[in-house]
Amino acid sequence: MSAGGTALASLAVATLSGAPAAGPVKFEAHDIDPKLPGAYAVNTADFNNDGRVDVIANSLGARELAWYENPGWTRHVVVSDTAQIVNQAAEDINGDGFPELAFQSSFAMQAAKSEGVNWIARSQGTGQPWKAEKFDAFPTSHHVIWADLDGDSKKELINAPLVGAGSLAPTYDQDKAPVFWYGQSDWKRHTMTDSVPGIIHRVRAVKWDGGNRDAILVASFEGVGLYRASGSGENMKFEKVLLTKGHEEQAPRLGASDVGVGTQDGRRFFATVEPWHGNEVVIYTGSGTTFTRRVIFDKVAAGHEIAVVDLNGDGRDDVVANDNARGPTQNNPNAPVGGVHVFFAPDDAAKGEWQYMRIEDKLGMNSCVGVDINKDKRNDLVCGGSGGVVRWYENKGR
Ligand SMILES: [Ca+2]
Ligand SMILES: [Ca+2]
Ligand SMILES: [Ca+2]
Ligand SMILES: [Ca+2]
Repeated sequence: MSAGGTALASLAVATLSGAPAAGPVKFEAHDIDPKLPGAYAVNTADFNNDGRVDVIANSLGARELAWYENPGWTRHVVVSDTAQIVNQAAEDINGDGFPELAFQSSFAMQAAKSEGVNWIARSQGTGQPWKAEKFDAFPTSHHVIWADLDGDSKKELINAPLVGAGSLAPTYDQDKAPVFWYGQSDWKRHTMTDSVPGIIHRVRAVKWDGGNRDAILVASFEGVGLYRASGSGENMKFEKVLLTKGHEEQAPRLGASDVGVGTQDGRRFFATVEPWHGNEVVIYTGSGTTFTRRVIFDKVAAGHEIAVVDLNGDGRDDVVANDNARGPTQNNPNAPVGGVHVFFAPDDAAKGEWQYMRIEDKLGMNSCVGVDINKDKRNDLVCGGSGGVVRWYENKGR
């Protein structure tokens, strides 16, 4: 066989088993809001229905919630005069092309100090004021997402309070916390679970079993729980499988802070940051509900969320861990500086080396989302945090 024939044969084999890992890409930072002190959560949605992804960010220190219009990043206020806005989630629930917005205010880490108000804000069209309506209040309401739990193509809203009423600083492990869901017809509170120990930090929707239903991953002191519904509407029942206990130590250094699901070469994996507000980036590979835990990095100074997204277009999802460390102060001149840590997937997620790249090393970041901001088919990153800015990192390719 000629040399050419051999090359062709090995190329065919490589294609069958998936393209080789592409490695790092370059990023260029652009500010969206150069001044949002204490930025907490960022998300994206097309708020003006013009085909460009816009950005929303909230801060516990700001009494209003606003979105930023791509590409000039004009700021549009959704609600003002509202305290302690902790999280938000956009979804076009009435199908008019403009997203509605669920958000949570009056947050505090102690139930006795947190009314935990849950709202739906409805867009009246670009340039018009939004209409915001309270639909529930439950102490420490902290994370909100949309998910289609019964697969009827109408998304439910999921509200995860941070803690139960009896969980208190510094360990937060004295009580159990619930997760609630609400249907769009009456916004009545239903309970998915009432028994998550300690702190729930993030809930994420995932098509775990294929089909139309979303399952929910709950990242908490307990680790990562997978909640799957059967039945529909008011009659839904939930079953839980604990996928991992996450980090095991003394409270509050327990479990997981966030979880994201990805695929590599067609195989599912998930990534976490552990423990709560922790230092480890962990990759779980396996099948069914049995996974092997592998810590790939343990130098996140103040971990918070994780994003799982293919940044280099090789069909292997990469992992992004934000770091909200605030940096040196007068009292603590040696405190670490936060930023953004990126891990590019290897050929073999279970055993290969995840290539590390730090794309922000001056500004603490609390939340990052992977999305294509400039429509060049490369996923970019949008982040905000204690560095006091919201910025996007343009993916410039290799
Ligand atoms: Ca837009
Ligand atoms: Ca709408
Ligand atoms: Ca990749
Ligand atoms: Ca892009």
